[in-house]
Formats: sequence, C-alpha cells, structure tokens
Amino acid sequence: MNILDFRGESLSKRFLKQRLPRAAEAHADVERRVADLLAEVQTGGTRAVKDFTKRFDSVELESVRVPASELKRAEDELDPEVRAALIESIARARKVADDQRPADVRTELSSGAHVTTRHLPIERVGLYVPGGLAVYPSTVVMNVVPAQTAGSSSLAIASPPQGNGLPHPTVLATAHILGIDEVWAMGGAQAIGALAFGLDDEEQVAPVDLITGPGNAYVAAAKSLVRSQVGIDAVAGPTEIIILADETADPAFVAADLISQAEHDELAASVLVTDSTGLVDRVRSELAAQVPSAHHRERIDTALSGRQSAIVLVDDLDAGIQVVNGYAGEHVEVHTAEAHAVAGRITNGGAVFVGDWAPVSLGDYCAGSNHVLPTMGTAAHGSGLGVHSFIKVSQVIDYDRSALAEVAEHVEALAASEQLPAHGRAVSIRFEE
Ligand code: HSO
Ligand code: ZN
Repeated sequence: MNILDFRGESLSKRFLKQRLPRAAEAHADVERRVADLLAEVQTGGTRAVKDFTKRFDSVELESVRVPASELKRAEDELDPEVRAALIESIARARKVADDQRPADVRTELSSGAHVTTRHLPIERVGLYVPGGLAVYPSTVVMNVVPAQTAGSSSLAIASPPQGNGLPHPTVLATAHILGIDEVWAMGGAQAIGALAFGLDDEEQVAPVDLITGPGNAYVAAAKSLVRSQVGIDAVAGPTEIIILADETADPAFVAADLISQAEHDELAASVLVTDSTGLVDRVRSELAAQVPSAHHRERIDTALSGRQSAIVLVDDLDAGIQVVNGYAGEHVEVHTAEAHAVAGRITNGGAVFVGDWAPVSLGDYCAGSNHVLPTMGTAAHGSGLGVHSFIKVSQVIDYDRSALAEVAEHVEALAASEQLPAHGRAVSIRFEE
C-alpha cells in the first residue's frame, strides 16, 4: 500500500480534498454511451432491453419477468444455513428499521394556526441488486426491508440474469422470503432505464417513483442520467473503508478488514490512518501474511496497491480524526483506545464501526444496520439507505380566519418587498368588506 505522510501538515479541508486517495471519477465516455443506451430503451422497450442483455450479459432472454414459480423454487432449494442467516439478517434489519419510522408532527403556531409535517411512503420503488463479481442477496435485504417498513406499496427488484436467464437463485430466494413477487431479470443501465421509463409492450414494467441500490459504473451513470424523471438514492462509486487506528490496534484485525473491502473490486478503496509507525509495520506484515492465501488475492492486491488505497501517517489522534472526517468514507472503523469517545467525534462517515468486535462485514450482513451507504466523499452530505430513503415529507397547512389575519400584514409586506403584489392581494382580498 502507498504511504502518505501527512505529519506536520496543516490538514485544511482543501488539502485533504486534494491529497486524500480516491478512485478516479467515471469517464465522460461512459456517460455518453449510457445516454445512448437509455434513449434506445425508452424508444425500443422490451426488445431493446433484451438486445442489451444479449450484448452485455450474453444471455438470450425469453421473458424479462421472473415467474412466481421460479421464486418459490429458489426458496425451496435454498441451503438451510444460508436461509437461517438471511432470516437473522432480516430480523435485525427490521428491528432497526422499525425504530427509524418517523412520526408525523402537528405544530401549533398560534390558536387556529397549524402546520402538520407528514411522512408518506414513496409508492413504487425499483430496487437494484447487482451481479457482476459477486452475488448480493444481502443487498436484497438492505433494499427491501426499509422500503417495506416505510410502507412503499409496490416494490420491483431488478437483477442481472445468469446463463439460465434468471438472476442468481439466492437473490430470488431472498426476494421470495421477503414477500416480493415482482422480480425482473435485467441488469446494468438497461435495467435502470426500464425501471425509470417503464416497459409497455411485450413486458409490462410500470415506471417507478424511486430507484435505490448500488451498481457498477454503468448503473451509476444511468441513475444519474434518469434522476430528472425519477428519484434515486445516490450515485454509488466503488466501495471504501477508512480505518483509524493507534498503537493499541490489533494488526491482524486491521489487515483483515482492509482486505475484506478490497475483495469487492479492483477499484475498492482501503485506507488506514494512524499515528503509529509501529502499527504500520505490523499491519504491513499482516497483509503480507494474509493476502497470499486470500481467495481473491489478485483483485485484493490490485485494490490495495491502487491510487485509491493508502496508509496515511498523522501526528496524533486529533489529526487522524480530521483526516477521517475529511475523507467522509462509506465505512469508518475505529481501532483506538477509548474507541467510543473517538467514534463520537467522527462526523462524516456512512457507517461507523467501533472497536475490535464490529468489523464492516458484520454490517454487510447481520448488524441490523444498512450496507447501502454513501461513497466518494458523499458521506459529508448524504446518508445510507434507511426508512427515510423511502419517505417523502409533505406539510399540511391549516389556518383559520383569525390566524391568517394575525400574519396578513407580514405576508403583504414580504410580497411587496419581492414585487409580487398579487401574492399580497390573495391575502388582503379575504378581509375586504
Ligand atoms: N461492503 C459492501 C456491501 C456488501 N458486502 C454486500 C458484502 N455483501 C458495500 O457496503
Ligand atoms: Zn462488503
């Protein structure tokens, strides 16, 4: 891993933005190709989706909709151990999601003057579950559970087909366990297009109001291009972990967690921030010991030696916290003395994992937290998936005559100051004899 020595630096926001390691942004070229593809899906409908599936997934689809019998069969044939794990993962995610449900609030501003803030479910949601280098039934859980808890009434899953024309059986089984019956065998940018525009010929995909879920660069580009017509959760970049560790950290745990993130993707980012050169040496020897026996060692090697991964040396823990907050990573792990207090000072992090016993992979599957999280520094303003992602806020304004009279002059004054006299008149007309 590259070493970045930030000791003695002032660590301004600008310095950190420029100097912290980060994966390259997607090429403009990808956006152009995806824009053309989306236009073809919009005009060509099901035929275009099938053609792109043949071209990119090498699969000739008979039907894009997954039959109900296949969903049931996938659950019937599911390995019991995986089933038990999914049940636990779902139960924990539901427990957290239940506690996230926001309450409506009615605010009384004066007698007869009320504003009610309502939280309403987004009705129809398209949930994208990637295929590619791995299979992600856990992502089905992370998308579906908060959407169901929010009360979204119509959920459609899209996931790329395998050679048999169906998404991976564990993805199908998980959808069935969760009670989802609308699953589409489509992936990539064409899936995002079909969900956003709908299909209305051979296959009937009703357009969705919101698309959530991670995906590769093509999916990300498609989501960002359809966002003027449909809501999206985020434009996801490659996955990332930033670990803040001091002299007390266990180097074997730190190395294993850097490796587990790198396992996702050659572009995955694994970053270690520490004030201890001793720990750097120990983590490096652990990496040297652990990487060669890893199943995906080549991918891991590429990710760990890429420009997006690094070991960052800082003067002290305060500087380390500044670096972590400047990075605003998808996953933050804290391996320091007084880890809880340190974690409390992490203000930019998609999810923060505290101490030795909360590795990111716990959160990937079974913590109860969500693993669809903001990447590429967007944790500075964005949030991971949760019940809130599937909720829109609507305010109900309810004033009676005397309550309006109380503020009529203020409305008129502000309307006049904006040179919008008809706004003022809409109030004054109500009080004319
Ligand atoms: N770490 C990934 C999620 C995941 N890991 C799914 C395994 N399966 C991004 O948060
Ligand atoms: Zn993971």
